[in-house]
Amino acid sequence: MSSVNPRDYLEIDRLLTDEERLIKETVSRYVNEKYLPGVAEHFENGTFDTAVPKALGDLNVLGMHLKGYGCAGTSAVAYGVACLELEAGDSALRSFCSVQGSLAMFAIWKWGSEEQKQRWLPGMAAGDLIGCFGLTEPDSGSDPGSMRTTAKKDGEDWILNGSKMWITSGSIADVAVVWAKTDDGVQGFLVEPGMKGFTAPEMHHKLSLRASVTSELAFDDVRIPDANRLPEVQSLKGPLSCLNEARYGIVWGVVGAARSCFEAALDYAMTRKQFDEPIASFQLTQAKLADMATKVQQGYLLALRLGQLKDEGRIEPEHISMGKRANARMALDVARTARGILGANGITLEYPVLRHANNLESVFTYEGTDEIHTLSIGMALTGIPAFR
Ligand code: TGC
Ligand code: FAD
Repeated sequence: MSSVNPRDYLEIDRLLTDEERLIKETVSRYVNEKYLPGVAEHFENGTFDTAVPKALGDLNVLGMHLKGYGCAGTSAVAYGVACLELEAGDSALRSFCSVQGSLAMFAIWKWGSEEQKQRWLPGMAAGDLIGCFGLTEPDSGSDPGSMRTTAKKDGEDWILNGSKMWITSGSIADVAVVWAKTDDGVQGFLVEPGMKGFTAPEMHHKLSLRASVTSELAFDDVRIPDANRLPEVQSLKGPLSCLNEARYGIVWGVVGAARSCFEAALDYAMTRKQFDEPIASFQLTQAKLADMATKVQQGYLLALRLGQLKDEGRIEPEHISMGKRANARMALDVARTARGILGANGITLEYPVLRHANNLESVFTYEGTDEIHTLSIGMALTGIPAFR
């Protein structure tokens, strides 16, 4: 019997620091003991586990890579391994963490005033306050520069009109970071529930990310005080800088989803018998398992390399594009292969694989579609932008 560990084939975990390994184990324990027992029911019912915000706050993973204001200030690799273990549970869990920490909190941390940071960040880090991030609109997805939501100055206030769509955590958020066109460029506004003219209805009938809240945000002459405008940015650079952070988390997260699928397939193949033999004994099955194990390890190494670049302060958006594109593709591919190995059982919620596969369809699309990241890499290689 080989001494190789099928679940850490290349011993990549040994490349982590003691602190990173501890964070990874702690998050994994929470996922296995507290989150996974209820996830199938939440997925089936299309509900979000409301214990998640506080639980993740207690684990110190919300905005964990940010410094100050109650945030843990860990390495980028530590944030990555947390995302990996969260998404081994469900993409909805990692999505909540990404949107809270990398999109909503990062926007305030990077582009907000000192008062805004003091008001929102400690409560968001603790999971007592929930944030969402509104960039996408019904007619403006991959091309956020075409957004129609506007904010017009009216005395000391701003009047917000328009709508956002597909907004994770929108209906449960205490603060929505909303990006709008102004006469001075794209700016961010902190919109709060109860502001007159603001509604956030939940979107239903999704076949993916069912354990996550996804919402519309509608603004009908919403009056926003200037104190709720993020003062430090007037450009699309504002939201795009936040996307870099969240996309980085996805590079890691999807490795967790893929690993979960691979492990489910391996366990199943060892025990399921057909033609009097475990299906793991057939060469065709072993080829699939070998491919899956290799792909998961490659994805992990890619994520770790990006983490090293980020911790060195050398990461560029084009690096992250390569990771997001390759690892989202990898995870979908592994999930689909695992689904096949499980046969008919693979389509049930008793096993995690189709739940992951369905979620990964969203992950393939959000935070920059596969095509947008392909073009980003193409531009880095050739110097020629081909988006238009
Ligand atoms: P472009 O003209 O190139 O740039 C406009 C301004 O932005 C700056 N910039 C960036 N800054 C920081 N990071 C980046 N990655 C940046 N890319 C561009 C640029 O320097 C410029 O700044 P300035 O100061 O000169 O004004 O912009 P473009 O309109 O040509 O668009 C480029 C493109 C296509 C790459 C961009 O629009 C894009 O990334 N599109 C994809 C949109 C997207 O990813 N949306 C995601 C929405 S959020 C989400 O999906 C959350 S799901 C979360 C979950 O549940 O987990
Ligand atoms: P489109 O941009 O219309 O793209 C449709 C197709 O055309 C895609 O295949 C795309 O790659 C392709 N395409 C577009 N432009 C080009 C081009 N130049 N060249 C080649 N092909 C191109 N957004 C938020 O702001 N906040 C959130 O919290 C959020 N959460 C989400 C949660 C879920 C579950 C989902 C599914 C989405 C979420 N989104 C969120 C929205 C997400 O970011 C968008 O769906 C994504 O950016 C793509 O936009 P779109 O769906 O409008 O597709």
